Amino acid sequence: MQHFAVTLSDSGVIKLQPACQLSLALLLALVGAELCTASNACERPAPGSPISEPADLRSENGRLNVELTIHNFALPDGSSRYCYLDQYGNQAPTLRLHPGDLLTLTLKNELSAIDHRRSAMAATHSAHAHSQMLSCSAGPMNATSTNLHFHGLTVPPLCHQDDVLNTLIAPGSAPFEYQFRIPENQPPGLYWYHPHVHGFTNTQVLGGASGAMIIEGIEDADHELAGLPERVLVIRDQDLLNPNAPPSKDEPVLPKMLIDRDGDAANNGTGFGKPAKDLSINFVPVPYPDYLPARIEMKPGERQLWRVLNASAVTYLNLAVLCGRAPQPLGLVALDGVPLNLGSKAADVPHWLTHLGVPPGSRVEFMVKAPPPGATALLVTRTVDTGPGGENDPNRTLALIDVSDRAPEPRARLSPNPKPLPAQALPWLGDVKPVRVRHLYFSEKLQDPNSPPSAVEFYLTVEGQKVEAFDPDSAEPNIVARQGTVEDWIIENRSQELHAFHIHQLHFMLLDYLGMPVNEPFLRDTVNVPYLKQRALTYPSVRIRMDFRDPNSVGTFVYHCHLLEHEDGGMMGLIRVEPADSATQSQ
Ligand SMILES: [Cu+2]
Repeated sequence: MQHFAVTLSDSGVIKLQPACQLSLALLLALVGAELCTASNACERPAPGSPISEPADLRSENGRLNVELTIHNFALPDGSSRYCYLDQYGNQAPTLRLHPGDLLTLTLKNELSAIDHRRSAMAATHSAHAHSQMLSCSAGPMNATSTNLHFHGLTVPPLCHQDDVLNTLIAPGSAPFEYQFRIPENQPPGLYWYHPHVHGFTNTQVLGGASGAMIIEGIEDADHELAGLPERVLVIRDQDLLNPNAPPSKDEPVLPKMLIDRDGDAANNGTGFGKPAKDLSINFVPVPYPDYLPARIEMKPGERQLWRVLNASAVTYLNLAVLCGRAPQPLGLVALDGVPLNLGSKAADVPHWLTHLGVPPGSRVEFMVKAPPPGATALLVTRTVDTGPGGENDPNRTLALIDVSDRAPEPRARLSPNPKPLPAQALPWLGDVKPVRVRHLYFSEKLQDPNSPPSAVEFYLTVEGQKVEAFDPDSAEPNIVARQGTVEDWIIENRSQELHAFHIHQLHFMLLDYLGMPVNEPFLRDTVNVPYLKQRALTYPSVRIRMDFRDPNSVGTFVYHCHLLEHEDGGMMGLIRVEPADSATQSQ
């Protein structure tokens, strides 16, 4: 991890023309497509629109009551949209709470069976075939059942809290109630909610079912943040709007089109060409091949805190802000919801970087400074090398940052009165001796080389155990750990594509990356495990320190690849954390 201090400078900023011009015909086609679907519940802005932020639902007097409904519908091209609407009609609201607050969230399932193409792929996961479903027991797991995962929160993996194994909400059933208290020790930062039904998560998240959640108090991490405007940016992926279009003629290379084993455009190693998925930013699509940028308005020179969630199903981000071609410094404050300086071996905050890699599921919160008057800047994602088996994540523009004295006042500002970050009750994770080391590995297998791409199996295996796809019918954990302990896990990648390891309920510390010690002085809940290069003599790996000390981690939950096609395909395992005082031996 690079670590260097730089200061923001106004010099060298070049006025930039918008990077892409969309042909009138294409623009009309896109606007037309939008009008055709304007009456549905999951309305989306047209490409090139100004970015508006999701509505905020803020807790009051220690409580937040939210009524969400999940909807879906099919588009004429065979893709589908999914969305959450709240009791006021807002799409994907941001839930804002303080540590200690009580969240009561009801979820009503209004999904209909629309997506036979995708559900056919996952039909083999139709498990728990009970006739009448009770939401907290095993119910029918199919394309129209849903549930919620609160990604990053350390709340118990129990029904009505953060359980995804047995909580299945059938369409048309009574609203299902989630209720839990945000832990007093939950770090301030950006978290998120999304569905997590095994076999069907990819379809629902790719369709747009996701939203941000903020635990307030990020300004306590760095008093420079006091009173700053804040902006929530949710980047999602979606099926290509123009799948048959050739790449833009402006691209410096025209790579050969390759298809990966999931049926998406495969990484071609050039940084250009057709992406596997389109991206959107707060639902404003930025479609291939011209990537007409969404628009962000800022006042000249203004500093803001950007809170960016990669809610993509399969797309990696590598964010940069460019003035001309010069990458601007981004002051990283928090990663995966946790301020970088929370631990006693604190990293400096902000941590100045010129690009930020964000795997699917991960979050980055960073300070940016608007260009001076008359200049523009671009928010881009640079290409990510996902390996020969991975998706194509090319260079592309996301948003044009326009500066104007008339830019609207930001909707939200951080508190002008920061407090010290709360002292951590437990010793820094890096200083705690692990009770054991476990070895796990990612691998893939093509069931039949002559069959369609959907026949790839994805595995996440504990060394020594049988290599098999996650079985939602099995209650037998792959790993048993004990609350109160910490463990080191070495996770290898034996496949030729990048994977993103994620575990529910807890954060971990990255100790080694590709065999080299990094000992990051901060925490993550998602980490990349690099792909296997053909002539490598050893498998690439990461070593992470898993924190089972919080009593809220007791219970049974999952760890998995956060590329949701992989997770749905079986790249997931089951862990049971026993209470500290239980007699059971961990295994
Ligand atoms: Cu993966």
